[in-house]
Amino acid sequence: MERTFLMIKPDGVQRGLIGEIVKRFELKGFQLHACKLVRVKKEQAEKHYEELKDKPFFGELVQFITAGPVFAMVWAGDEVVSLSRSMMGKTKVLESQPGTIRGDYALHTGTNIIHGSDSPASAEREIANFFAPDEIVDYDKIIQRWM
Ligand code: RTP
Ligand code: MG
Repeated sequence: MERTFLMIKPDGVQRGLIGEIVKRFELKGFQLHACKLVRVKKEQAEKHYEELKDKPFFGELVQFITAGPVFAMVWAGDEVVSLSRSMMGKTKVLESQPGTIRGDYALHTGTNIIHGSDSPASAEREIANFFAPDEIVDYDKIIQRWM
């Protein structure tokens, strides 16, 4: 089953949005396989965002993501990478549509509430950066899809 790494960023945790965000993914039908509240270390944040290391905002991004606890999660399900990205909304605040998490709750691009992996390969790399294998509970869905 496809997996993704989702992370409620420090702004989302401080604003009390953990329950609201978890609820959206549960109601969509995805399976939660792991979650924890964690303070991200600087090296861990740099590794997480390594593809952006040459961007002018990289330093501030790392500073922001390490500024307070985050809520890290592993979710599983069919097409979970792309479907969760559409539920999150676009990166830039002016492009994130109402009805999406960022569209509903984010006012600035830099503080946009949630991270989601952009491909299944990124997801596996990001999961390994945050979770030990024994922290992840893999299980089948009892009710199977029929179409
Ligand atoms: P994320 O990795 O956090 O889920 O966000 P994303 O895929 O939608 O966007 P990405 O390009 O990976 O950028 C990571 C985070 O950096 C900030 N950002 N600022 N000023 C800018 O143009 C800009 N572009 C990106 C955002 O906070 C974004 O979530
Ligand atoms: Mg990204």
